[in-house]
Order: sequence, then C-alpha cells, then structure tokens
Amino acid sequence: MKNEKRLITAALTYVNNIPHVGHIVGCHLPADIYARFCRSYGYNTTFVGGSDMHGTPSLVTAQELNIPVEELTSNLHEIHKKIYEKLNISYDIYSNTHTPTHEKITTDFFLDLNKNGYITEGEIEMFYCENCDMFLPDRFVVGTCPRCNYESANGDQCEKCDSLFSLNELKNAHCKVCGKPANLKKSKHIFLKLSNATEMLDKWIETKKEIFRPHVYAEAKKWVNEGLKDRCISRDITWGFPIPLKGYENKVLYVWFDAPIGYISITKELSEQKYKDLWLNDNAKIYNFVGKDNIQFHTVFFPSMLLEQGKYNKAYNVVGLNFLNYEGQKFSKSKKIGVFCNALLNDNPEVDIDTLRAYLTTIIPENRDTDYKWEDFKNNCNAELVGKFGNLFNRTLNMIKSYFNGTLNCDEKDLNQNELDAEILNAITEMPTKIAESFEKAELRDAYKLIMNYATIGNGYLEKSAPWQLMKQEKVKEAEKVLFNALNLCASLCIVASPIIPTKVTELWQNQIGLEGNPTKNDMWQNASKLNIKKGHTIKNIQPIFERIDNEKLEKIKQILAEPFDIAEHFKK
Ligand code: B3M
Ligand code: ZN
Repeated sequence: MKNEKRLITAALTYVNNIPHVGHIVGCHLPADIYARFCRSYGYNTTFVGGSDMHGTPSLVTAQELNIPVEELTSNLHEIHKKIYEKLNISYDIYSNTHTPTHEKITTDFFLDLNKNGYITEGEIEMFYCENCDMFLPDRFVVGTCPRCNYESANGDQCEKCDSLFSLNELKNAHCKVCGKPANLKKSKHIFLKLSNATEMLDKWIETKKEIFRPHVYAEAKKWVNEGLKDRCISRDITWGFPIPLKGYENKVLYVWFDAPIGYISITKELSEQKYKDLWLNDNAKIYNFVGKDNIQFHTVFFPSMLLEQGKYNKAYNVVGLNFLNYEGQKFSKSKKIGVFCNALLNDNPEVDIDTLRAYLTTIIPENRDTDYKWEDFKNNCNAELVGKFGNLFNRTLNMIKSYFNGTLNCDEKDLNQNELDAEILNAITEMPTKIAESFEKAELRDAYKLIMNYATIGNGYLEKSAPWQLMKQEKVKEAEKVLFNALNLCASLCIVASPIIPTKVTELWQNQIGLEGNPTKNDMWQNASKLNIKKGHTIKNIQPIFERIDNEKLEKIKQILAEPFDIAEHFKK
C-alpha cells in the first residue's frame, strides 16, 4: 500500500429531478473509475459524493408540484443514491448538503471569511412580489423578452432567442408563483470580494498549468484575466442555510456557497480521521470530477474561498469534463430526449450494468463534447466486449477444459519459450504499467482502448500459437504452455479492467478462472504484472461473460432506458 492519500469527489448533483445519463458520464462514472483505479493501485483512497439539496431549481420544482421542498429533496436524494448504487458507483459515503454537520461547517466557514474581511455588503435591485411578500429569484419572474417578444422569458434571459439582458428590460414582469405583477426593488445583500483574491488565485492557478487539462486551465485563466467581480452570495428565498449576520434574517446563503463546502462536511461525516487527514493536511491529493458548467466554481469561486479562509486543503486536480449529447441533440428532460436512469430503480435483466458502464466509458467527454448513440452502444458490446474481451476468456477456458480436463499442470519453470511466448510474457509485464499511466492521468477512454488492445494481444497469441494444431501434432506440453500463458493474461486483464467492469471481472476471476480473492481488491494492481496461475490450477464453470446485442434486443434496452421520468406522477400519492 502506498502512503499517498487521495480524496476523489464527484460534483454534488442537484436534486430537482432524477439523474440522466449525462450526469453519469459527465461526473459520477469517471470519478468512480478513477477511485477504483486509485484503490487498486494502492493509494489510500476515499471517494465521496452527495446530493446538492439547496438552490432555486429544487424550490421551483417543489412549488410547481405543490409539495414541501424538504420532501422533494429528501425523496429525490434517496432515488439518486439508489441509482448510483445500481450503477456500482463505489462511494465510500453518499450524503447530502442538508445536514447539521454541513450547516455547522458552512456557518463557521462564512464567519471565518467575514472575520478575514472577505465578505462585503451592497445593494442590488431585484423583482419583488407584493402579493407573495417576497423577492423573486430569476426563475420566479416571467415576462416578455425585450428582444424577441417571447412571452415566457425568465428574469434576465430568454430561452427562445438565447439573449441575456438586464432585469429592468424585462417587459410585463410578473410573479411565477401567484401571477401578479412584479416590481423592481432594492435590497441589501452580501458579496464575496473575489477581486481581493485575484493575486493569490492567479498564483494558485499557475501551479496547475501542467496538472489541469488544457481546457480547464484556460477557463480558470480566462475568468481571472477578465477581472473578478464581487459575487453576491445571499438569496431572497427560504430554502438554504441562514446567514449568520444581523439584518439578513429573511435571506439564505447562495447554494454555490455551501455546496462545495459539502465535500468537506461529507468527508467529516464519514470519519473525523479522514477529515483531518484529507482536509487539514496539504499532503493529501484532492481530485474534483465536475461537469463543464461547474468548472469555474471549482477553479475560481471555491478555491478563492479556501485561499481566503486559509484552513483547508485545496484541490490537486479539477478534472473538468465536457457535455454529452444524445444522437446529435441536447439532452432535454422537458422534451423527453435522452437516456434517463429511472429504469435502473427496477431490476431489468435486459440491461447489463457493466455493458452500459463500458459503453459510457467510451463516450466520457474528456476533451470535447461527445454523443450517446445506440448504434455505438451495440457495436461496443458486440465488437469489443464480446468479440475481443469475452472471446479471449471463452476460447482459453474452453480449450483448457477440453484438452486438459480443466487442470493445467505446467509451471513458469517448465516454459520452453519461443518468440511468441516471450511477446506475451512481455505484454503481461508491460501492458498493466501502460494502462496505469492512462488511468493515472484520468484518460479513461485511452485506458479502455489499451485494455481492449491487451485482449487483442491475447487473441493474437492464441491465433498464432494455435494450440489446436499443437494438439493434433501431439505437442501436448506445448499446447498446455500456450494456454497457461493465455490464462495468465486473462487474470491480468481482470485486474486492469476492474475499474470499468468490476462485476464481470469478479465473476470471471472467481467463478470461471477459479482464483482465490478478488480482482477489485485494494492494492491488487501489483499482481497484474505477475503470473497469477500456478501449477496444478483448475478452472471452474465456463459461460459467455457478455451477451451479444442484436437489433431486437437493442430495441428492448432502448425502450427501457429511454423511458422518461414523470416527476409529477412520482409525487402523486
Ligand atoms: N449542484 C451543479 C450540478 O448539479 C451543482 C454542483 C455542485 S458541486 C459542489 O450540476
Ligand atoms: Zn407572487
């Protein structure tokens, strides 16, 4: 086990609806694969996540459904948790941001910043509804767009013509809750003095030049170079944490103020020791996996808070991802376009989780936006998982069974190596290192490709060594040696593929190859370059590990996974 401590975080998802596959690919899955790799490689790894309970979107949804926002968010939190469990996202803890621990840490954080002079007061103008007696956040104000005359523009933006304008330009503004006219009114707010942090922040971002992906570094730099403006962190809504200052009794802290602090409090909830080791100690490496629209909050907004407060560890890397599209279009809950995760709540034998995880790995939007395509889902299963990976195991195990009754009686010492054997033994020593390099850099698509190449090397070896020929020629010892080498490669493959398809490799390792232990165990990676099969090894049951998908089956899977989630129906009791 290595000494290095790592904390992996996945962005805390809003719970105003259920997750769609874009959330999975854009954050939970890459974070999970990375965490699984780190555990396997021997880092002392902790992986935390949770639901982002606060914020206007949940409040708006709750009001639309006419239920208390606490009910909406706690109910959806449980659903999110279950879906991530079904997808085998290996959180050490999946909590949320509406807990006493989180409130305490957030309040203390705020008070520290206030003491350090990083908070300032100011006035802003906002829409106010006399009838509801409240200030209206953007999403609570509707009016006519000053540019295109669309009648359902929200606050300061119009989704029809995509324009942004100032609040006082919105025509015929009225309250979304009660429908009465809304008027602009001034009120007092608190701000983070982002401008004060510019120098410190710029220095910190510079230290990340070689660590952040280029698009993440560029975005952080852009924000700082454009000049940071003070940012309002109070909101006139009733959902969120109170502001511990006089005169702000009717306001709450902005959701983006408390949400990233959630990483700290959720770690603390997991264990006091981990909180100390990971947050109060600079040696621990923190990796934040976040979607495209969260990058500025993790590279500018939150780090500035951490720098100004001065107590906690900061991210080592912010692994910012891009967007996932669906068959060339944007995912849309309202238009019901996409792949939703509600089907995962029920047991659907048609939907194999590792087959899905493997396909999703191929479309992780690491360096650019990517596209979910059903045809690619099918092809990845048939050509890669069945054709390359599964095929290697199947052939190797079947030959061992039929030629040697399931037991191999050779040993590495008996190996009379020819060139082909040397190549494969070389691959077993070298491929795991190469694959680890890709995983380490969070280049997960490359890691997956290398894993499939590794399987191809195994298939090529069988092809060229042709144990079936050797058997015909009565070179039994030779054939046994080939299968011994191939089975060792299979065992190694189980270990290196474990971050992506953990269930399948466990099944292969334990029930088919018949090895002791578990390929997904912590610190297992070091065994990937060794020969795990010993003299006298007997294999167990052979079964195809992945199932081909034909068009009919694809249709079925599609119907299950593309079924939209009706939130109103869900909350109707
Ligand atoms: N809840 C945005 C989102 O769900 C936001 C992330 C918070 S991370 C601290 O995409
Ligand atoms: Zn109103």
